[in-house]
Parts: sequence; C-alpha cells; structure tokens
Amino acid sequence: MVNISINGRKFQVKPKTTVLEAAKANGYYIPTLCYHPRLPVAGNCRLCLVDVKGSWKPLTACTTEVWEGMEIETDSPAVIETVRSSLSMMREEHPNDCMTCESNGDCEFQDLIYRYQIDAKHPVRSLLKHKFKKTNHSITEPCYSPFDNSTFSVARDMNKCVKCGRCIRACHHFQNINILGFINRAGYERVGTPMDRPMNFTKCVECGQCSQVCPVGAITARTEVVDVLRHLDTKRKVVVCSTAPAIRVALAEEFSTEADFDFTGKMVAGLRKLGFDYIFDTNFSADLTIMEEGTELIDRLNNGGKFPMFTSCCPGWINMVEKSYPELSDNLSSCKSPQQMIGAVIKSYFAKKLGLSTEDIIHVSIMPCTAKKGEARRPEFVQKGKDGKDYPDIDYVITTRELLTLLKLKKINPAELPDDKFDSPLGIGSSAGNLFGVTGGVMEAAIRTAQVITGVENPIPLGELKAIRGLDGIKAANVPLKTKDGKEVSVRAAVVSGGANIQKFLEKIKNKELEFDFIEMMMCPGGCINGGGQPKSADPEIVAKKMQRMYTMDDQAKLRLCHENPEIIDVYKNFLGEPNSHLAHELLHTHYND
Ligand code: HC1
Ligand code: SF4
Repeated sequence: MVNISINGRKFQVKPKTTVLEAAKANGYYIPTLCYHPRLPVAGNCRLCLVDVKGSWKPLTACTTEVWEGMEIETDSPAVIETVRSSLSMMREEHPNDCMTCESNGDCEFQDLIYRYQIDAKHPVRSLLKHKFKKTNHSITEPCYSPFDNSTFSVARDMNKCVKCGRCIRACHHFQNINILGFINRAGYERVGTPMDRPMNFTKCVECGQCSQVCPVGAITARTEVVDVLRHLDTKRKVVVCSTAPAIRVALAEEFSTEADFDFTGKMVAGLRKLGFDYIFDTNFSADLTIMEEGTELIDRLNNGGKFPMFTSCCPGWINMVEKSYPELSDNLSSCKSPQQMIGAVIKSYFAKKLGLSTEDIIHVSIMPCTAKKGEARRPEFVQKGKDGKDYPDIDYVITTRELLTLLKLKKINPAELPDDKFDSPLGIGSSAGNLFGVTGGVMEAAIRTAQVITGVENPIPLGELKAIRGLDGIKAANVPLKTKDGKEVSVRAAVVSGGANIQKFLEKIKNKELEFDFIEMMMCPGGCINGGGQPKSADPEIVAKKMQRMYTMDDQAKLRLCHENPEIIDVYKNFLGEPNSHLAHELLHTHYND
C-alpha cells in the first residue's frame, strides 16, 4: 500500500491508483469534465488539477498516479483560481440557452458553473485572459454548420461542445467506428466528422453512445418529447405506448431501492399517470420475434438457406450491415425487430379490436436506444389508413432519458405509485423476452424455445446457458437441436456485442478462422441495457448491475418461455395463423438493403 495525504488527512491506497481514484474513493470532490469512468483517460480538460507538495505546478488528478508520501491539496487558492478561469473561458464560449437545452438539469457543465459560481456578467478569466479570443467558425469556414440533424436518431449542436473529447473516445473505444474526431488547429479546434460531413453521410450507425457520455447537450438523442407531450395533453387521438425490456431495469436503477428489483409495475403506473391510454409490453413482441425467428432458423436448417443467420433486432447493427457490410444482407433474419413487430400488430390487430384505423392511434415506443428512432422512420414500416395514405407503425420513439424528462416535467415519481399492470392483449411477456435487453438474451430465449419445439431429448436447463451470459464481447455455445427427420444437430451459436467486437469477429468469420450457424449481434457493449438512450451514469458498474437485475427477474419469473406466453398462443390462433404464415410475413418480416 502507498501512504498519501489529502488535504491533511492520511490514507493508504493501492499502488497505481490515480490521485482522482484515491480522492473519489475517500469522499473528496475533484471537478472533472473529460474524465468518464468507462472511457480511457484523456486528461485534456485540465479541471481536475491538484496541488502536490514538491511539484512546481498543479498536476492533473486523472493522469497522475500516487507515490509514497504524496501530499495532495484539492482546494489550494491556485487550484481554485485555475479551475474558475478555465470554466469562465468555457462559459464565455457556451450559448446561454440552458432553458431549452435537452440536457438542462442533467448537465455536468451546468453543475460546475453553479458549484464554482461563474457569473456570466463578471467573468473570472484573470490568469489567461489575453491568450484566447472568441472563435467565430463561420468566418474561416463558411460551409460549417454547428447543427446536425441529418439522422433521425442523434442530434449535434456543436455550439455547446466543451471539447472534452468523450464522444470521440466512445465512438472509438466502444464501437471502433471513429466518426468523431478533433479537426482544425490553433484555437479553431473542434469536434467534427470525416470531411465535416453531416452524420447521415458518414458510417455512423446512430447507436448514440456518443450522446450517452456527452457531459453537456452538444450530442443528444434527437428529441421527440414535445410532440409526445402535445398528444398526451390534447388527447385528440388514442395515445398508446410500448416499453422495451431495458427500460424497466434502467428506471429501477434511477428510482428504486434494492427491494424493488422488478420495477415493471411502477414503470407502468408512471406511464399511466403520464396519460397514455394503453400501455403495452415490447416483451410480448420479443416473444413473437422468437416464434418467427426460431421458425426461420429451423426452416433454413431443414430446407437450406443462407448461413450464418444473424439476428436483426438491433437497428445499430442493421445500419452497420447496410453501410459497411452490404454483402451480409441476406444473412440477416428477415424478422422485423420487436419494436416494429409490436408497431405493426398495434396498428392492425389491436386497432381492429377497438374498431379504429391506423391513423386514429398514436404509438410511442419507449426505447433505451437512439437508433430505434431511425428504424421507426424507415419507409417500409407503414400501413395504409382509411384514406389510402401511408401511416407509420410507430409515430414517435423516445429514449429512457426522454422518458425521464417527461416524468420530471409532469412531476411524477413512479417509485411512489402503487404497481399497475400492462393492458391486454399485447401486455404479457415472458422473462425470456425480457432477456432480449442483455447481450446473449435473444440467443438464450431462442435456444429455450427451439429446443422445446424441435423436441431435443436433453434440453439445456433454464438459466444454465452460462457460456452466453455475462459482459464478454464475444461468446459462443454449441446447441443441440433436432431437424425434421429427427436427427440431432449441433448448432454453433455466437453472441457478439459492441461495434469494436463485431468488426473483429466479422474479420475472423470472413477469414474462415471462425464458423457459426446462428449469431446474435448487438451494437452497444452489453446490449440494450447499455443503449445510447439510457440515463447518463457515473457508476462504472451500472451495466453489470442492470444485467444482474435482468437475470434475477428471469430466475423469479413464472413465465420463462416465449412459446408458452398465452397472448402469443392467442395472437396466432385468432389472427396470424402460424409462425411464418402469409399474414405473419406481411406484418412481421422485411428485407434490408444490400
Ligand atoms: Fe432492445 Fe429489442 S432488446 S433491440 O435491445 O430486440 O432498444 O431493451 O426493445 O426492438 O424487445 C432496444 C431493449 C428492444 C427491440 C426488444
Ligand atoms: Fe459513433 Fe455511435 Fe455516435 Fe455515430 S452514434 S458517432 S457511431 S458513437
């Protein structure tokens, strides 16, 4: 152990600990902006300065490791003055539009400005005031637009950028897509895209990981909160919503105590209070996906088809195939994602039940993912209204962060409400469907159902698929299934999450170093629990905690198999016929571009 002191108090910490880690672990506050616990350290914001006895200048706490006898001061006048000067300069370059900013109230820069009381009228800037002048990009670069609304999923307002570089590191470290980088030099440095193109014209997959780590409102989900509020407030149409598996665990982490490990009832209660007329569960359509995708896999095994077969529920992955691996288009399952399946079923089956037409219903999909916004806007995901015009299956997609904004605006704390239930039909989902929210969950759900349906003699016991559980980026298992002539075949299953892992894995598939039959792909590391639309968190363990919550929900559930869902049995009996029927194909399947 290493002996150090912080502000006069003595501590022992492990060797190699950074000053920031040591301070945080012992309850000291050090300001940070570029630091993020899940990203590699950059040390470029210069806010985490500390004075160290014997050092002629303040040191950055995030990059400096402790040494024996180190005497640290976090609040010396020089440190405070330097931090205030840096913040003051940043504030002068920052637009004062907090009141309409997507990140208002959830902004690390706003918190710092408040904490250090940086007054716009009385800037501090005493140390460095002659060195910097305000930049005006439009003079040097007439084509540059700081606003980028070119995708339906992610919006950029680079006026608000504080140049911390977290987005750049997220896009590189998690996804290896490298859309964002520092461009220009000498005071004109800013975050831009290759050739400064709008995001839609790059290989961006719209995963939103950059928006999840942005400390301000420079990169956000492209918000639809105001539109949803208008429909909830005016009630001119029937306003329904459906909620993805990963929403309930995210809200649980935001609101609940350990005791409320399953927050589903409270989430539904909160949505009811927001004013939704009907609340449905995307877990229902995750179960439906398994029926359709499982049948498709077994059909490819029995009758020949393109292998490996890839899952198609993650829109970030679909974007990646379309933009970077078009040759794999035919390997994708033809199933729409659960979001789009429930959208199609609500605007047909459910609308019919209520005697309504497509255009009479506003469907809001609540997702942990920004790319789902783009998926919902695909021109093929529409149905004809009474007037012969096309209407989208999903009208709006809001992220978990946007849902939190809605709850805050309406002053609703779901944790304080009594549990409520989803509406029925389309409100029952199995815990296997719920597992879709974690990496490996789609595969686990599919294996459970496919083994039962094909009549494997010794199916893998529930919860025993350890090889495809956990947060590893690439996982694999051999799964016994039966073909129609009773032969037991071993299906080679793989599960990959995170863009960087996907690229590594596909390289090995291409070189024939690896061979698989069925592959689950999720663009965000860990799956949807870590989607780009999830609440921002400084907890390095947040993804593992959400994953564990999902597994516990599965352990304690009564309905653990997709094909045993009574509403699934009903929808086939009374509406779709059977999996992969003509109507099922029309409503639940699609084809992606190559
Ligand atoms: Fe997902 Fe899915 S699991 S893609 O991660 O297949 O976003 O939660 O809703 O559609 O069900 C996301 C989550 C989600 C779909 C399902
Ligand atoms: Fe990179 Fe994803 Fe952000 Fe696009 S949305 S820039 S791929 S992190």
